[in-house]
Amino acid sequence: SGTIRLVLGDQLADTLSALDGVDRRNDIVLMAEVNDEATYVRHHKQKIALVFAAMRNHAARLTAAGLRVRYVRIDAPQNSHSIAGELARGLAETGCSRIVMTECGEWRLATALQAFADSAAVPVEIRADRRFICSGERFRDWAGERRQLRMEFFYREMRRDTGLLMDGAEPEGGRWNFDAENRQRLPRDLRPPARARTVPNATTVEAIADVARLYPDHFGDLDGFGWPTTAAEAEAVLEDFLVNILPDFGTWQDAMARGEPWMWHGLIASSLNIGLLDPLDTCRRAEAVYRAGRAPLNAVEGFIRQILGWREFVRGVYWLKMPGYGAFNALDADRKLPDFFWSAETDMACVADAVATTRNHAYAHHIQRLMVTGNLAMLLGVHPDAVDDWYMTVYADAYEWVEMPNTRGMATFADGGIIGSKPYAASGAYINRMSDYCGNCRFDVKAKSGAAACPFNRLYWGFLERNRTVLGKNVRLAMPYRTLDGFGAAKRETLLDDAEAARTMLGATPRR
Ligand code: FAD
Ligand code: DLZ
Ligand code: SF4
Repeated sequence: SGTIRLVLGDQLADTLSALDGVDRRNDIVLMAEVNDEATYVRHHKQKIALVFAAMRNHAARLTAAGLRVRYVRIDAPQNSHSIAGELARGLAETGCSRIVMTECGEWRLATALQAFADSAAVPVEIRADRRFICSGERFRDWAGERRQLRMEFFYREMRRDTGLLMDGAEPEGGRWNFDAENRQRLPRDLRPPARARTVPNATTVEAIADVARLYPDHFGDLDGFGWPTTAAEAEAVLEDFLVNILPDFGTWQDAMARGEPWMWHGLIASSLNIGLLDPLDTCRRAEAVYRAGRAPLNAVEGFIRQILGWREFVRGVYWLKMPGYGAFNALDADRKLPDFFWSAETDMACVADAVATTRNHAYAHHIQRLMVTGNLAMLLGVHPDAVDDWYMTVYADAYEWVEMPNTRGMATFADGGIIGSKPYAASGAYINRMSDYCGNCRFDVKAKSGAAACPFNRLYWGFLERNRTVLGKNVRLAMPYRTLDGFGAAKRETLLDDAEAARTMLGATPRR
């Protein structure tokens, strides 16, 4: 008798290890739409529609390739609504005598499936996920020798391992990193190029209707859904990016502009994370654009670093540190997440734009996630569980292995410095330099304190003062702490009070 080959909603690649050696006659590929996965956070409606549509398209593709697929739709009458439940039902109803799966991306489900495997009456084989460039073992070896984990050093190893942008043993162009040439502010008269979004195919249209019917209370709008739900559609998005956008990716990587959700970003994370695009192939394609002289090194190196460096690094850290990682709260943050993170109803122009984009598109670009919403959540001292819940809920590309290290690590320093060496805390001056938001804001970015001042300014010094025990000895924060010391005790007290008033005004009150 045959084997059940489990394919999860974020494992939609033809090359998935769970399908290695599949017996077309006897094996059954199991794919299941279940409420446990669709509701473990109240995912953005576009995320659920994307996953359901992509699963259905992938199942059709596997069937066309001659595989037998057992596909359980969300509204199937016997649906048990959990992956383990569907595995059990699949075993009982097919008579298969073995299960093969690829390790899954989130601790939550990995634990549940391990428990299922431990008590199953049939052998369950869990295979490594080859879609990642760095295996878990490779990452543990690298991490094991080090006191501190730093992306930059990991990234160099990955460049050497893969040969990407290498010139023999040396990095192409003589340097590993060209950020000194990147990250410029956007001139007032320059707008980002128009982006062709994906027109929903028939399957996507149907999935959108299912989500509208079944999950009306979830966050976000479905109108304007524009995510690829097949490998071919994802390929078209990538190709457009490589040809038309990549040459300027580095230069404007950190810029923000009002009403411009996409800037010069790739819009590929939702496809990479569910298997419609392959990360190593994506990096090689970008390198080829550089080798053909069609994009400069600063842009291509910067782009490859995000995938080969950051994406692989955060995944490595997640599996190295879970489950403890999910409990870190190094700054004892204890506040509620203000309601405007959901409603976008705030006079802070930068935040209103980031949240509106998030609601409309299940997307915000990296600098909005890091320096607007993430920075604000950190300065307010929002509890990391509430911050994680928000980021997991609102983005089409959200999976805990990548979301959590970015949120608890990069954006809010809740991990105490595992991902980054210092918090990315910034006042309004940073946002003003990198965007056109402040000229259109009710708050005054030049004012330091009081009700009319930019809340980022009011919160910034209070944040440093409040967290002096944890952050005061951080050499990378020596400058701001020197400035703070220079203010004298009375002014420091006033700054703390004003920050507290700003937290109250914004609704970041204590959780209990
Ligand atoms: P681009 O800017 O075009 O970058 C290209 C690719 O590089 C991305 O598609 C992504 O695969 C990778 N990448 C870039 N930065 C990172 C990073 N910091 N970590 C890992 N991969 C990266 N990314 C997710 O995929 N899922 C998440 O849930 C997620 N949550 C985030 C939460 C916070 C607080 C922050 C600061 C970042 C988060 N990111 C997350 C990383 C990054 O913001 C998104 O990958 C990116 O915005 C996706 O858009 P893009 O494809 O246009 O990216
Ligand atoms: C995100 C998601 C959603 C919304 N729905 C499903 C589903 O119905 N069935 C499924 O197999 N996978 C789904 N997924 C993706 C899973 O949540 C993902 O595989 C795990 O979180 C592990 O990364
Ligand atoms: Fe954002 Fe402050 Fe600028 Fe307003 S003034 S847009 S709140 S940084």
